[in-house]
Amino acid sequence: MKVERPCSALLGTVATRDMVRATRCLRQGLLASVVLVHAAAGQTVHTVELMHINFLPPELTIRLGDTVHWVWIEGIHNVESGIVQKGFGVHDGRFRSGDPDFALEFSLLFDRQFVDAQPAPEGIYPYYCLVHSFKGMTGVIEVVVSGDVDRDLDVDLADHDQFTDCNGGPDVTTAPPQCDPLDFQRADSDNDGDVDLLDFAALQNEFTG
Ligand SMILES: [Ca+2]
Ligand SMILES: [Ca+2]
Ligand SMILES: [Cu+2]
Repeated sequence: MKVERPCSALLGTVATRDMVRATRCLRQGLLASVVLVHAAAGQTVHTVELMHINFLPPELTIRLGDTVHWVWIEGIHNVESGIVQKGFGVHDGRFRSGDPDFALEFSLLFDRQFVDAQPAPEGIYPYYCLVHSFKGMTGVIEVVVSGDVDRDLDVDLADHDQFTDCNGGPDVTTAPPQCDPLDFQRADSDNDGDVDLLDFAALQNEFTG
């Protein structure tokens, strides 16, 4: 038989694994507040392969602090940030691997320093291959930060307010009336379909003020 910890035992510091229980306690009014402990998310290296006239995968969503590693599998290519207009790549100056060549590797760390120096609307970084831009060899990196509901790459009180509007609690998978469905999606940091205190833990963890 599973014995639930009394709400009072959750006062103070609560580990992420206890959050569902803590959420219930909060909702029952048996716990005024909790301090969340959230393990720092590990940094991930994402690989994009360059072959034929494709970036694989062409679309990548990463977290702030992750690295993208482009690997030349076959063909002559480069990686240049920007968009393709009328078949021509228009470089926006945010990043570039160098001149087109064979058998290269190119890594870029999308950390706070980078996104502050090279900001992109909603953290979306489009890029292309100069050689094959006219054939549609394009890719996009979307950088997201947990809790950043308005997608300006910092987590502040504006995000907190939007989060609060969207916080429906565990297992509620539709946006409350005062919450825009897109905001609801963005407030669901752990992508499990609901907006609850687990997501709030992620927001709190990234809070920059
Ligand atoms: Ca924000
Ligand atoms: Ca969630
Ligand atoms: Cu190419």
